[in-house]
Amino acid sequence: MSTTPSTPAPKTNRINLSVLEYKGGKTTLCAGCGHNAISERIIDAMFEMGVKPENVAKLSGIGCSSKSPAYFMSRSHSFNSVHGRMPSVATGALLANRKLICIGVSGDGDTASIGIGQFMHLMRRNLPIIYIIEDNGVYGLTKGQFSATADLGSKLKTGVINDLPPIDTCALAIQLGATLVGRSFSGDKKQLSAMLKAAIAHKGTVMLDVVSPCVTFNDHEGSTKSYKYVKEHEETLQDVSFVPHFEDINVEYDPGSTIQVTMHDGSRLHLRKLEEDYDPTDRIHALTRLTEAHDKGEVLTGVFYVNPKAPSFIDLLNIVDQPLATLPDSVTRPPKEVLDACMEELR
Ligand SMILES: Cc1ncc(C[n+]2csc(CCOP(=O)(O)OP(=O)(O)O)c2C)c(N)n1
Ligand code: SF4
Ligand SMILES: [Mg+2]
Repeated sequence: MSTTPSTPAPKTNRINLSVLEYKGGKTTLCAGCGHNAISERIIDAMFEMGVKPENVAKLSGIGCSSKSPAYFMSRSHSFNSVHGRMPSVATGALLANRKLICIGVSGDGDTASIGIGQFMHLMRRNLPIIYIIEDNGVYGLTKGQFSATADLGSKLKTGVINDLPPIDTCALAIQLGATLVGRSFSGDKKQLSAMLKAAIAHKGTVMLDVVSPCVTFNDHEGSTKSYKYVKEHEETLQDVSFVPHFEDINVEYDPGSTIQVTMHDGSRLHLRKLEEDYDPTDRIHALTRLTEAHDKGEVLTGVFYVNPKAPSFIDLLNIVDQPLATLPDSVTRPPKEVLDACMEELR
């Protein structure tokens, strides 16, 4: 008698969910678009960190990149805002519910062109948010015009040359006050996964600029955001690895060659130095190194700056532990006498 072999149960994480429960809708982006690979890494990182999908808020602006939250974590909260205006929506959502893990997905156009004002104010507050720029150097959704991260001298498919210098969003984020800042590449599975897991553990503004080639409009010869260019010009600062607080793994490391950063929740970020003297806790050094990379035409990747000790915006505002959105009226509504006293003062 033959027996049908049973399908093995899918692997589950520390909250008993399988990776399938972190998936989103089927992507409508072009096949091979870097943005799809980033969604995959977010799914894996959230699954491996055992984050409850219902505790996550996904926010975005407008663009192919900003469509991405539809393609991961369907069970999470989601809000697709106006072009370049995701930071203010995210700030409101987090102030209303401080328990949310907020992940903002933006594009280089959404962030560095129309959204630059909101981006700058977000970076200076150290709001606990994971802000990802899916950076392809063009406005993919509107057919490939240069964005403000496109390099000077890079060429469009039509032959048009970019004659303006780029904005380095990482340098800007560090200068303004973000507390975990790095650059990765959508094609670098290992580095991006470790950086995303560290981002989930961090309590403050994380700004990750992920170079994510647009295969339809910016993957040709002459582009500096193509798969080929990034592979040929990538310089990596460190081998990034991450040990979550719930895994009791002791990693042997030589302090001379590896920097260990202990995160807020006890997780550990290990940065094995590939550049002898790079110190990611030194802001000035980070800014200098980014300027050098720019001048040399390098695509520098890694963790540029990290400070797990700075107070977040939530700490600074001294907000009560219970999310404001769930406080009863009896606590949030001032009594009649208080309102009467206010009115009296205005007479
Ligand atoms: C107020 C406003 N201005 C312009 C547009 C047109 N628009 C839509 S997406 C976009 C740029 C998207 O570029 P990016 O953020 O880099 O995303 P990508 O598509 O490259 O991932 C523009 C200019 C718009 N939707 N709203
Ligand atoms: S147009 Fe470019 S950015 Fe948009 S989905 Fe296609 S490859 Fe991705
Ligand atoms: Mg873009």
